Amino acid sequence: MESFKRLSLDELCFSICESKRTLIIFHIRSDADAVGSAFALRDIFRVLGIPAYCACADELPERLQFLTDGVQGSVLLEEDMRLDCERIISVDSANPVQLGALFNRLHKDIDLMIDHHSSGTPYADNYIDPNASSTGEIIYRVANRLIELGALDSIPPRVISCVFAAVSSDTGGFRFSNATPDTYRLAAELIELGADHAEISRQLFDCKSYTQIQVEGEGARRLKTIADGRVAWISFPYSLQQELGAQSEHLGTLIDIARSLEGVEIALAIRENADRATYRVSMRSATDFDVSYVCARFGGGGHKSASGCTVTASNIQEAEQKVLAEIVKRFDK
Ligand SMILES: [Mn+2]
Repeated sequence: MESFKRLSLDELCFSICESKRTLIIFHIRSDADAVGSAFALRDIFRVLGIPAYCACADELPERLQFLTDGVQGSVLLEEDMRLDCERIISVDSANPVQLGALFNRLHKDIDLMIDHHSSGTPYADNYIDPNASSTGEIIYRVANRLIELGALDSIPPRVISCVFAAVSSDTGGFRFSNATPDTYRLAAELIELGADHAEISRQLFDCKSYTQIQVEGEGARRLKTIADGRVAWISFPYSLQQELGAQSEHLGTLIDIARSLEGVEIALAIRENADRATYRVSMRSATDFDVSYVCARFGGGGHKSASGCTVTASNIQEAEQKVLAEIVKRFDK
């Protein structure tokens, strides 16, 4: 088994300061923490005078493009680009599989991973802090340490807004249990530095496409419960997704509908993939129940209260049964 080095904050900062053309990569099904962290780090490199480019195996969802405006149009990696970089850093990506097609193209060359997930499979030297609310929080820590070390004069404006979006997104708008007093202090600091919190929050939480609202309506109709309403789930067939003209980015809030049902302790969203053989499962826990353990049984992972995995099944009912059985098995009755 290959072993990777765990870096201290200073080692991470010194490594970042090395003048090497850098590729910053992040996970598919990108969220605002992945995109915000990547583009915040890109901007730190810009100020340090180091060329950097952000890449993902998927194009960005439309609703997150406000984070990248004017910096980089696409995040897809051109064929020849890999030859052009001297260092590859991944952000917010705990497992190789989350990097999608990029991992196979690049994995031997990934130099560093920066992340905050507790259950993951390190695939490079790393700085991982499971106590951080988000990878964005770590990037902000890096920026502040670089100021102390004299490498940066101040926090660049784009870093301020990208980090705010990253932290806000991963804490559900500062409402999840990973939003600690430190997270709120961090938010206050970012607002003092000029983060447009109202606009970022509107973009992240209050702005939905027509398609997404249609998906949520259909999702709400498909909500089911077991175990006296303590477990709730929504399963979403691919045929329905096609009928609504929805992309996978429109299905991300289904889990929130299941989670918001009164009395629910464990919520799931099960989406049938286009191959109709694999099912993308998101899980949330409102109690001590560790959903990352259940997801790990299917090769996935994440956090104790928010995790995901992909399940293979011959139809959506079988996928539901497989996952629900794993939950019920360790449910204290
Ligand atoms: Mn994250």
